[in-house]
Amino acid sequence: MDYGIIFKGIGGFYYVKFNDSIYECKARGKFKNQKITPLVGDYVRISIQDEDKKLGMIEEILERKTELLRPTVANVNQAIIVFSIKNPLPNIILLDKMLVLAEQSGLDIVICFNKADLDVDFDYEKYEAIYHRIGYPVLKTCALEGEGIDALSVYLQDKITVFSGPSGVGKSSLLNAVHEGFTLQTGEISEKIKRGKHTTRHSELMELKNGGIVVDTPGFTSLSMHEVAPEDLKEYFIEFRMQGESCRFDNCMHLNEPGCAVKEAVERHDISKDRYEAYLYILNEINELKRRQKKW
Ligand SMILES: Nc1nc2c(ncn2[C@@H]2O[C@H](COP(=O)(O)OP(=O)(O)OP(=O)(O)O)[C@@H](O)[C@H]2O)c(=O)[nH]1
Ligand SMILES: [Mg+2]
Ligand SMILES: [Zn+2]
Repeated sequence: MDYGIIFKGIGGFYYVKFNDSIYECKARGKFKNQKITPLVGDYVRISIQDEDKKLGMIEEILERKTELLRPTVANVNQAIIVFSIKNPLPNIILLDKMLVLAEQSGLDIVICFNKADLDVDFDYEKYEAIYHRIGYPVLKTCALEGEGIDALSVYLQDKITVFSGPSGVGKSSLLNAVHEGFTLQTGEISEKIKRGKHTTRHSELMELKNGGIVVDTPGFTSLSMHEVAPEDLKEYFIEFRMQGESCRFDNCMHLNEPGCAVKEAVERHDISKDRYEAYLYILNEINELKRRQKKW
């Protein structure tokens, strides 16, 4: 291939993997004039400025297949959404929001519940029941003892995958378990509030032996939904899609409209009440954001 891929970007330098070497590259001024910033994950054509010192120049950026905002990574095709069963406890609304954003970006999705060793109350089955039923692969892993790591690795083959989720759930630990060569820094959980301490600070691509490329990302505690239009939200709750076709009105928002097949499915327990309530909650949040924006 004539193209390289940006593995890392620091202070205006881009580290491009090309022909099995890493070249330290700058970007041509034209990109700045066009207000284009090269992103980690971008496929780029480089000219080699100094072969011995492995210096290059980014000449061209290929069209991005996807562009994630958080983290800002191009051409990702899969998200592993990681939560821990305990320490910290899963925030299910945050999980549903992450699913919405990943669906909006058109990514393949795998949900991973880590820290299986702490699942003394058998909470995993409860989560699995909700998300597996609607079609998402759900994994139970233990980064410390290796449970579920092989299953996780299979999903990573030949894809560019981001690991995202709150701080302290074990994203970096999972990646270290998946690949012997990785020595990503991991952080203790704060004893008092059982939260992570934001150990991972930046995003960088890393290659696996099975041809997969993975991106560790910094954890977060909240997600803004400002990029999601209220009328689109229902499309990103995948189990609503098929039911929604039977609603009396084409533009049914599944709120209080007569003949709403989604609400009927909730009554029959064919759609989980928790998911439906998450939909209402997130829709309300998006509408609030819109109202506040209008005021400015
Ligand atoms: N008991 C248990 N602890 C785990 C497991 N996986 C990770 N941990 C611990 O959880 C803590 C946080 O792990 P990290 O891998 O740093 O978490 P992270 O998601 O990368 O956190 P940020 O980088 O802050 O977003 C560390 O103390 C890990 O040793 C697990 O399967 N079981
Ligand atoms: Mg980390
Ligand atoms: Zn409806």
